[in-house]
Amino acid sequence: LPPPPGAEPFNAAEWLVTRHARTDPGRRAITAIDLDGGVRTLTYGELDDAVTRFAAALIASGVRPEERLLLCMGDTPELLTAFLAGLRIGAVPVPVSTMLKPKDIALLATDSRARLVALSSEFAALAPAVGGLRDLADVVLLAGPDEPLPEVVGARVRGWDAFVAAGADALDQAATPYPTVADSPAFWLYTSGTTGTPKGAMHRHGSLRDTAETYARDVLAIGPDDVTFSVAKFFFAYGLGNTMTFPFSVGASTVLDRARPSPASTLRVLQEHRPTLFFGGPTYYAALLAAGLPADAFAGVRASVSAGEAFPAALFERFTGTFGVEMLDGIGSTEMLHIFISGRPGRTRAGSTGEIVAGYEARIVDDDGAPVPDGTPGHLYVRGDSAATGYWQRTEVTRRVFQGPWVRTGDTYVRSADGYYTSLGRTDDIIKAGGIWVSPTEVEERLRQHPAVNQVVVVSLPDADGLDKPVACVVLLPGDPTTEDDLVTFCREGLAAFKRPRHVLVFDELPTTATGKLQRFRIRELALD
Ligand code: 3SK
Repeated sequence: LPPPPGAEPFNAAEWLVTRHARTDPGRRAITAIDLDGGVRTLTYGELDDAVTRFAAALIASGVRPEERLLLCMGDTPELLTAFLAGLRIGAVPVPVSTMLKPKDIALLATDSRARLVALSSEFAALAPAVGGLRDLADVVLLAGPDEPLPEVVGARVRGWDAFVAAGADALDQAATPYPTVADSPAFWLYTSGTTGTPKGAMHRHGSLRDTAETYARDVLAIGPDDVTFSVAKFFFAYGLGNTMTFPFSVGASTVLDRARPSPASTLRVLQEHRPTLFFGGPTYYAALLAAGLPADAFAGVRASVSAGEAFPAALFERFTGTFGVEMLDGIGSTEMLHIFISGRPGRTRAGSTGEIVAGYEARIVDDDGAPVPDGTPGHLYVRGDSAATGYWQRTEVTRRVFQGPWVRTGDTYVRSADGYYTSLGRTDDIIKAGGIWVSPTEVEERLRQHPAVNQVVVVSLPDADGLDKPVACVVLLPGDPTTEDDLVTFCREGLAAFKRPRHVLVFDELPTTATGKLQRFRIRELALD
């Protein structure tokens, strides 16, 4: 098939894997740690071969270009293989959270009209939930030979090896990528934010290359000798870039850990597999600090990356001070696919997200959409080639978020005169008290400095006059006798008076999303009760 006039032929799987398999087939692509701690390695040649075989199996099972493949799997070579094979044949892989409940996966399989669902054995119990769906024909389970296959109403259920073996006759067809172009639909990632129903952000084949040629090149300066390890799993946009796009864009290698991360497993990865680029988030970095990892744990890491939530300055200083590793904070989004504002090696600033990444533009505007001067908070918009094309079947919200080339991030930011961007929290969370912006993040940061505070979220609640005021919801360390008044006093000592929380409410625990983020709107509801 000739590509549409003017379109650039481009298949992301060919770009990420096949081109390296052709020039350097013996080069290490993956080091994979299984649930039992066993380690496997794959070269680019072996990975390309696995992709071809899985692509053939997809073709043989009747999957057509642009049909969706829902992947609910631990970080394994098979997950990357299925994703890349989907891209190879022009189908649309949809990696989804491994923290989903049965009703959630049924919702996503229905919304995406998944043609095939692939699960790894630790999530096999979700399989029956996708039974009876109109478009679902196949379920593939990555499991050992003795593990039973689940029953799924209306679908053929096969183990991984049997599914792949059934593709033998289609190997020739699978050897050549479907003639996609950079603008062809490639994959979706569901995002729900902290509220609302999940929306499938649709990405193009070219978007993967766009993130590699912007953030990974400009900020990480990633090279073929790098080894990446991401605590954030592949189903997150952040994890997908860290784990696959960035290393494979330059023929480097990635470490996959199928299990849930823990400080102990992370230490093993750092010591045994020597990643040079480490990716996590502030909550995880805090857990690593609390676990008392040895001071040289990050000795082999040339940069640690953080995203997902703003990095409190005090934590940033403690982490970098303890481990002596460069920490690059950044902000990205599922819609932009990866990080577009970031700290840069040698010029990071604690408490600031950093500078715009080459290839992206940002602007900060007021409620009427007019740009605000540096130093004035406003709504952050971003533009760049990696932006999603929209949300699947969600026209109204697509139009609100994707405004021409600009994408509304939903974050409130302020830019300094020398180009550093600082987060003031989510736009919907920002508090205007007495006519002045109060950043919940800033108040939270102050409270986190109190030794008794384990978790904190600051929300805006109406006072007796119906005027919004900051109120802190905290979880204290077990058994700690600190009172609410102590904490208000502590804030009064460290914050401008208008910023101090008018009340501190103590809870046993705070509600979180399926991905572990604190759920502000639910916390606010709790506080209102
Ligand atoms: O949360 C972030 O900052 C992020 C970073 C990279 C990719 C995706 C996301 C949501």
